[in-house]
Amino acid sequence: MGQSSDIVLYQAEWCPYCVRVRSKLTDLLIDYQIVNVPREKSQRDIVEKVSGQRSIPVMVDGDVVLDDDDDIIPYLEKKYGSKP
Ligand SMILES: N[C@@H](CCC(=O)N[C@@H](CS)C(=O)NCC(=O)O)C(=O)O
Repeated sequence: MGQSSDIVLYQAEWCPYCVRVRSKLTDLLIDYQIVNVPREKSQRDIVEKVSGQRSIPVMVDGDVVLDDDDDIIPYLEKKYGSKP
């Protein structure tokens, strides 16, 4: 069974940065929710609403909102990575 979490990932299947984030979430056995967003940036109002910009991936974990895979992956490793 995976680690439960409040994480919501705003993403698209074709987005390579989203692939990196999904892969890390899977490696860490984290259960999370996905919101699939449109290909057109102009239609990503939900992304703008939660993060103030329209690129994906965006990951929300409670009060934490991150909009770059280079921030998301270290955050996941730190918070959910295996402890020694
Ligand atoms: N700095 C972001 C860049 C993410 C990014 O470029 N995402 C693309 C999809 S793969 C996107 O949403 N592009 C929207 C646009 O700028 O048109 C990251 O590394 O996570």
